[in-house]
Amino acid sequence: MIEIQNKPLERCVVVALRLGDQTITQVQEYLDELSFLVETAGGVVIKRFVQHAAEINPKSYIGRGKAAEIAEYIVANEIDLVVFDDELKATQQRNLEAEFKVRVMDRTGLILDIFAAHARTAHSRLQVELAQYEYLLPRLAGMWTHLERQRGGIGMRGPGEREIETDRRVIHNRIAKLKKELAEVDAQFRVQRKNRYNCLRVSLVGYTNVGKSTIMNYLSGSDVLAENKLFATLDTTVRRIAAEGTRFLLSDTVGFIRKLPTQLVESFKSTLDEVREADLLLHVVDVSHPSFLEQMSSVQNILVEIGAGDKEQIVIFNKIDQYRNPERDPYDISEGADTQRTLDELQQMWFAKEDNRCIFVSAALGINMNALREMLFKRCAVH
Ligand SMILES: Nc1nc2c(ncn2[C@@H]2O[C@H](COP(=O)(O)OP(=O)(O)OP(=O)(O)O)[C@@H](O)[C@H]2O)c(=O)[nH]1
Ligand SMILES: [Mg+2]
Repeated sequence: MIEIQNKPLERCVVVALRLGDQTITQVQEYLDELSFLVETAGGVVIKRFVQHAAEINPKSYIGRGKAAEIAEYIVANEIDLVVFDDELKATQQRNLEAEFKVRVMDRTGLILDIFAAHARTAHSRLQVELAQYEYLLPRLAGMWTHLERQRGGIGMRGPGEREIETDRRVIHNRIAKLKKELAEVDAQFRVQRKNRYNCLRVSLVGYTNVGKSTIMNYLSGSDVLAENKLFATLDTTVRRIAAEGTRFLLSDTVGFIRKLPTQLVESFKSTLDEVREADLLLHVVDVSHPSFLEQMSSVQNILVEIGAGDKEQIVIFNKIDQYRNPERDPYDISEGADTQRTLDELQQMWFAKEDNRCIFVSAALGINMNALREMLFKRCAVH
């Protein structure tokens, strides 16, 4: 059995529907991301299932034939957990668990579980717990009643590895209490932020794992945790930067993801206040990621959702050291043969598009980071 720190990894399969005109590549990229989420949560993906369908089955999400095929695979391969790349309705989840006889989770449940495992401060723990219970409440009926509950498994963890409560009445009380406690913490933070009103405020924002904390550390000399994990950062860190005629506050905060659960956006409102109140956003992008354009638009959508869509932005294209230039066949004139650009072409295109309000760097290797610092200092210069 595969183990990490003596803890056996849960054996998972991931499942996605390919709907309408979605391409196979697109669905595979979604499943790459879902697999990374599973790994971050302490699981290992043994197999992927994709079904091409015209529509979602209201009872079981996927078609009956596919469900039977997966059920057979689960028994033959000792699978512990099935994760779907979309939000499941309570009935769909229940029906699937009845058929598979193992736990079934959706993308939202998985993201919440990772947030629970990574929450370190009292503030983020409160926010995560609230989001988990808001998610759980409509799904409680019949949940896990036919399954032996697995203690501490993926999807069963609250903040601080505590097991989550599943009694409806207790949850209602807990939600009310959490909301009250959060309101108190928010009031404290509001007072703290008031002291910052006369200072220029700059916020690092972006998709998860793109290098926000690495850039924060580089620019401010602090040591925010930066690792190859999704959602390593859950709290907002603010650092004062003063040098060479410049003075501003720089903040690093929680990363975003495609289909970020609404419960999380809602309960992380106060963590995201720093972004909402910022004068300038540094939108960090992992340009080496095949879906970086889609990630940029996910980030933009969430910024709009939290009321920060119109703010001034500088785009930082990070991880250029990892960018793979396409190997082009000069004689290939077929359609799509040159859709992937070289780093040079990409830079030219974005400089023109963003009117030079973007920069290409490698935070890890320190490439172009002095230029970033200069650009930022110039923008934030005290007049
Ligand atoms: N190759 C390469 N890796 C980088 C670069 N910048 C950051 N990384 C790595 O990318 C991973 C994520 O970096 P973080 O700084 O934690 O990213 P983040 O955006 O703060 O991520 P979350 O807080 O989890 O949302 C780490 O393993 C970094 O070492 C870069 O320029 N090149
Ligand atoms: Mg981070």
